[in-house]
Parts: sequence; C-alpha cells; structure tokens
Amino acid sequence: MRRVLLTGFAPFGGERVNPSWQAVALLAAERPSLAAVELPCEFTASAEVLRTAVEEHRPELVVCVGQAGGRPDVTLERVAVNLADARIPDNAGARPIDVPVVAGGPAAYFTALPVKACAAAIRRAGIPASVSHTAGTYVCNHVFYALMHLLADGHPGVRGGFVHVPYSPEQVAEAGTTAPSLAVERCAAALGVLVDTALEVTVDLAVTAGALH
Ligand code: PCA
Repeated sequence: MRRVLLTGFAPFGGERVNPSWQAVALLAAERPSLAAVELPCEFTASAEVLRTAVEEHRPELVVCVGQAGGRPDVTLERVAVNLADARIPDNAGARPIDVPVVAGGPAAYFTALPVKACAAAIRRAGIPASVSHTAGTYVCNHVFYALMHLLADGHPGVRGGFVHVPYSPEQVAEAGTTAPSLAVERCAAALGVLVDTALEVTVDLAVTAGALH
C-alpha cells in the first residue's frame, strides 16, 4: 500500500465550512488507505500539525489542500514563497506582515508534483483545473512552504504539493453572491485523480502551463 497524506483546512474568514477539508474527508471515506488530517487555519499551529502528521504517517506523497474563494477551478500550485503577509488575522488572531515562513530559508520552493499532468488528468475527468503560480501569502502558502521545507530537510524521496479548491455552491448560496463554485464531490474526485496521477507520473508533461500575467 502506498502511503498518502492529505490535509484540508478548518473554516476561516467567517465561513462555516471549508470545502478543502470537506473534499479531503469525503475522499478519505471512499479510500480508507488515505491518511487525512484537518489543519487549523493558524500560521504557527498549521505547520506544527502538518509536521506531526508527516512524522506519524511517514507518507511518500503529501498533498495539502486549501480553499481559494473566487477561483473558478481546481488550481495546482507550482511555487511556495518564503513570505507571510496576512490580509486578515488567522483563527488565532495572528496577522504576520512581511515575515518569512522560515527565517533564513530559500526564497521559494517548487512543488514536487507533476502539476501539468495532474491538471490535464483532472480535466479529462470533466473537472476544470489549471496550474497556478501563486498560493497567496496567507496560511495556505505558509503550509505549502513549511511542507516543502520539511521534506527538503530530512525526508528524501517524499513528494509534496498544494492544491486550492473553489468555494462550494452551498457557501456561495449562503453568502448570496455570484462567486464561482465547485461541488465538494467534484473537488474530492479531482483530488482522487490527482493522487493517482502523482503516484504514477514522475516526469511532468512537456507542455506549457505558463501565464502571461
Ligand atoms: N485557504 C486559505 C487559508 C486556509 C484555506 O483554506 C489560503 O488560501 O491561504
């Protein structure tokens, strides 16, 4: 059995749910071999809970998932930056502004996931997906960077990455807005395709997923 750890986040920013954790929990219920852990939406605690989970489960693949409200599709993050700049306080009230995730760490890490192959496979399953070049500067980027730093330092061969999912239709309906959304079931299916693809593919597709801006 190949060991895979998936994480999702607790609700934040006044939301009652976080579709990232809902999707991870749904997939883990379908695939009991997956380890699933909910991370607090807190800068300090999220990285600590993630480290403990990696040490406990000893996975070969780690995929962290977060909510990106306003994005229309599943986005596979390519780069984590060593910067926290919080527009809103986290769930513990912390609001770091322009501080590094890891003091003295490299400016950025690239994901180890074959993001282009994963995005293509998810689209083939009928779910919109693309490659993203920024995970923002809030808790998701923080966890992504902390994950890549952790794996770079003492976990040879373990691959990690980050995925953002849109709001769920229920969140948008409750808010009374017209923001884009994707059903949690579809997000869970996308994560399943992603895990299968990431386990299978070690060399990413030689096609562009670049952005002009
Ligand atoms: N999304 C936020 C933090 C937690 C989450 O699910 C982010 O994109 O940083």
